[in-house]
Parts: sequence; structure tokens; C-alpha cells
Amino acid sequence: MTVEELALGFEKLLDGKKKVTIISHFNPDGDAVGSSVGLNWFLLERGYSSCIVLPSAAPPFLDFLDPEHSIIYYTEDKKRAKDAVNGCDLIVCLDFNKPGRTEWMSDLLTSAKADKVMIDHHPNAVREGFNIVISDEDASSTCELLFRVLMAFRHTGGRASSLSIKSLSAITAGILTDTNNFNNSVTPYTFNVAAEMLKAGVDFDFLNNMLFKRFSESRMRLMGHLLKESMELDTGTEASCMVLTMEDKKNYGIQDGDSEGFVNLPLMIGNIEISAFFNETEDFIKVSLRSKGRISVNALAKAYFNGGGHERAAGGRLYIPIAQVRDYFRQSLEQFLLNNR
Ligand SMILES: [Mn+2]
Repeated sequence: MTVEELALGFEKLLDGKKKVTIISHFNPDGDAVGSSVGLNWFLLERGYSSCIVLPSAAPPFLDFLDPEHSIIYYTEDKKRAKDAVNGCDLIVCLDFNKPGRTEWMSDLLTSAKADKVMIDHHPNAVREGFNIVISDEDASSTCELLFRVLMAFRHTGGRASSLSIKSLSAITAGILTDTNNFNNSVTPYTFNVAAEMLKAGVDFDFLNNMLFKRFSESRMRLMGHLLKESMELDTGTEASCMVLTMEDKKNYGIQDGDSEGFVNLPLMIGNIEISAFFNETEDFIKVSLRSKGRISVNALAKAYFNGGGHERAAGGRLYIPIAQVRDYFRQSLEQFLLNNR
């Protein structure tokens, strides 16, 4: 079935529902928050009692998408989160392909009695337990896919202007962050959507400033430190390896979300094809992998880093001492390149 046909099924399923709860993934990013907020406004404006539940906090730079602080974070208010998930008649899951991506909310989500819809752009969506799964790997972002879905609704008649600016802005924010400002995963349709957003009055200057130009001085200094002291390049495997330790974070006084985007920097170097970024936390090492396209970091993350994602952007976790990370990465990558020639 096409996205448009599935969208009509979703619209029909919405008919007769009153309470909708929107859920996105653990460690929510711009696409997760943008799609959730965009759909939430769409539903609220059409008379639904709708709310958003996220498993964990969003990074502070996304605060502007939720100025009224209406998002329920499971980590902050378990009771309200549980009531919202158990007390609704429809759950819409955005920007994740399996319940496990909600971490500690996974059981809550799977055992909830409500009808369930998934809208997502990650590969290999798990369909079990969902009434409708709208999954499109070719979409740049869940926000782009959500927009396509809403435009297919009879109710909107394919007019972007039938959505409020609040809704359109949030959706645009997710497209901008997931494509890194139209740098990756874009298709002709992505630019069609951008054109529609502009025509409808979305303020791109404002979004650009809010999303990409509000970093702290300490984050910038830390970036310099990592590029100078931590980034190691291997011309053989054409890979870069960068490690952010807890000590670095303490020294520079930065929060966890502040290192967002660091992994993309080494790919600006001509002969670097893969970039790996390791972020030490209390419980594990957070792994981010990026590729210019020749090598699938999704497969690499699955094989060696307890994770997955997209062809060019993936992530995972390691449970080894931080001092062993560089060796582990080098060995895994060499093995992977041997196996995937
Ligand atoms: Mn996404």
C-alpha cells in the first residue's frame, strides 16, 4: 500500500477517537520532538484531546518547540505518563521502528489497549501490535513523512495552509535537524515540502537561528579541544575516531546534549569516509557513526556497536572501559571492511 492509502486508513482510524497520545523515542531529537509537536497541534486544533509522552528529556535547544511545557516526560512524571498511555483510545508512535526504542516505556507501550499507529522512516519496522504502520525509509525524516501523511488526509485536501503555523514550524524543524539543514537524505520531495512550508509562511530564518546558532561558548571550546586533541584519523580505513570523556564534560561544564553534531565534523575532511564519536556516560558509551555513503554505518552499528539506524547515520552503545574504545573501533571497522568488501 502507498503512503497515501495508509494515510487514509489512519484518518479513518482517527475518526471516532477522542483521546490520542503521541509517543516518540528515548533521547528525543529534533525529528522526534518536531513530529510529535506538529501532530499534537494538528489534533488539538481539530478538537481531539491529545498529548505527547516522551521517555526522556529533549535537549534544551528544542525547548522553543514546546514553550508551554506541555510535553510529558516519563522520567519526570511516571504517573502522568502511564495515565496518558493507558487512558487514550489511540497511540501514535513517531520516529521509531520498534517499541524497544522507547527504553523503559516499552512494556507500557506494548501492553496498552489502545489502537496503535506507527509513522517512521527507519529501516525494518516491527509491525506486530500496530493497526497501521506507515514506514518509508526514503523519507528524509519522520517530519517529512508525517507531512505527506497529513497532506493525504481528505480533511486537509493537500493544502499546507490548512495546518497552523505552529504545526508547520515544528514539522519543518524536524526536517531541518534530521537532514542537517538539507545536507543529507534529501529527495526532490524534501524540497517540495520546504517550498510548501515557505509558501505557507514558515519562518526559516527563525528556525535556523533557533536550531543551529544558539550554542554555548563552552560547547564551541570543547569542540576545538576535541578536534585538536581527540580526533584521530586513519588513512587506511579512511576513518576518524573521536572520544568524549566524562572528564572532558566536567572540565568544560557541558550537558549531555551539547555534543550533538560533533560526529559530523570529521567528514568535512577530504579523505575521511567514516566518522565515529564515542561519548562516555555513567552507564555506557554512547556511539555515533556517520558515513559519506560508501559504507553502511547501519550495518556497522548492528554488527559491532549494539545499535542501528540509517545507512549514513547510525548509533549504538558499548559497555567497555573508555580506554579500550579506540582499539575496539579500529579492530571492528577493519573486520567489517574485510567482511563487506
Ligand atoms: Mn528521524
